[in-house]
Parts: sequence; C-alpha cells; structure tokens
Amino acid sequence: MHVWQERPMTPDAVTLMGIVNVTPDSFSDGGRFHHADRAIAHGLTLAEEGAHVLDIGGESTRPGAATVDINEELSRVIPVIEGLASRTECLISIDTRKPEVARAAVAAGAGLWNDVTALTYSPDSLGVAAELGVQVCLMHAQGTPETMQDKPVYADVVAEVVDYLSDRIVACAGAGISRERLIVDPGIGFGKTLAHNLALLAHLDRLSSLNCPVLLGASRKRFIAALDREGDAIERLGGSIAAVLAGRQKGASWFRVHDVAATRQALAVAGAIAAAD
Ligand code: 8Y7
Repeated sequence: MHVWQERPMTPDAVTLMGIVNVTPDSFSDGGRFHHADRAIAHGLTLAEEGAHVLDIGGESTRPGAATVDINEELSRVIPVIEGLASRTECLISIDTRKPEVARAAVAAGAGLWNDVTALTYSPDSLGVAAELGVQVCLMHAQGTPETMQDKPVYADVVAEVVDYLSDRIVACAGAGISRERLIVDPGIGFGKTLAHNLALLAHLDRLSSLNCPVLLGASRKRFIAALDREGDAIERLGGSIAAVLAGRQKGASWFRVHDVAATRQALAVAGAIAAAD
C-alpha cells in the first residue's frame, strides 16, 4: 500500500501542487482508458518538473460547469490516483466536493482532500474527513459553480473570506479535525469579481491570522485575461506567475498551478533575491 507523505506545515517551505484534470472536456479525443493514461502521463511530467503534490479532479468546478454523478467521477479519478500513487513520490490530492469520492480516493492512495466547498457540500463531509485522517484544503467560494459568477456581492471581501475560513476551521475542530491537518485558500475566481480577486491577492497576508498554510490557486484564471488581453487560458502563464510571486510575498506557501517548471523557476529566482537582500 502507498504511504502518503505529509507536506511540511512550516510557512517558509513552498509546496507546489500540479493540476491534473481528468474531465472529458480537457481531453477531447478517445475513450476512458485514454483519458486515464493521458492524465497519468501528465501527472508524471508534473512530478518530474518538481510538483510536491498532484491535484486530481474529475468534476470541473469552473464557472457554469454542470455536476457529475458519483460513479462517473469515481471512474475518472480512481485509475489516475492509483497510477500516480504507485509511480511518484508526490502527495496525491483529490479535488472533489463529494465525501464518497474522497473516501475511495484515499483508499486508492490520496493523502489530501482538496474541497472547493470547504467540507460543506454534504452533511457527511466533516465526519468523513475526520475519519479519513488526511490533510484537507478548505477553500472559500460564494455560491455554486453553476451560478457563482452571476453577481458576487461582499461588503468586505477580505474580512468575509477570513471569517468564513475561521468558521470552517472551528467546524473542523468540532468534528475532530485538528488545525494541523488544514490548509486554507481564498478561492480566487469562485464567486468573485476582478476587484474581489485583486483585494484578496493584495491582502492575502490577512489569512495568516488563521495559523494554517495558505494555498493560492490563480493559475490561468480569467482575471488574468481581464487585466491584459482576452485570450485562451494557455496564454496566461505570465499573469499566473505574477500572482504566485505576489502571493508568496504575502505569505502563501502552497501554489496550485498548471505550469510547475516555470513556477518553480520563478520562485527560485525571487526567493534567492529575497535571501540576498
Ligand atoms: C482552485 C481549486 C480550482 C483553487 C483550490 C481552475 C479545484 C478552477 N481552482 N482548488 N480548484 N483552489 N484549492 O481554474 O483556486 O483551476 S478549479
């Protein structure tokens, strides 16, 4: 059986989480085995590039995305988790809202539950997370993927995100999930306007008061195109790296990215300059 490694929780160690999507829309040709093989190959490349964590998701949570049923989600992610858990040293993360999927993913070798609903999607989520004993990433979102970008409203986005995550940490404690197992995330793009995303990035240091590692997921997101030129997601590497470096300066230590090699290099250079200061 694969033994997953916990990532260090010290704020100065950087953890790179590489994104492995296993959804038919990300691989338009071929059947199910082809999807799994391509996702495994992609995960191996990201591991080679320096990813510490591989985040495997079988249900798109992009704005407007529809839900996927449990059996379909399981059939997408489980072969990929098994393939990557046995072939890499990476911590395997399951990106899901569903406790049933998290449970099966952990049995297949995952050691982190990345939940964009912060364990609120099902009444069973908190209990299952407690029982599984794995690390958990609690992400803030306003609304659901179907509707979240319709008209997000906050009085004070930074304060509301901090309060929400603080409440979720308390809920976790009540369910028997200790703070040492938690990672917090402002949820860039999840029910946020451009101004909300920028306020969260500019004040990301305020999440440090939660005493958990802060994860930033800005890679290739739409706000980058809104600030520069409208174009395909693949053309957002420069903006993605800018967000990582800004986030690092504001205390984030985990970065969920598509482009692991370029991000690793940017962090190495920025880190060396900061150390020579
Ligand atoms: C995030 C995420 C996505 C994020 C965490 C995309 C699954 C949208 N974004 N998980 N997932 N944080 N923790 O564009 O920001 O990658 S999906």
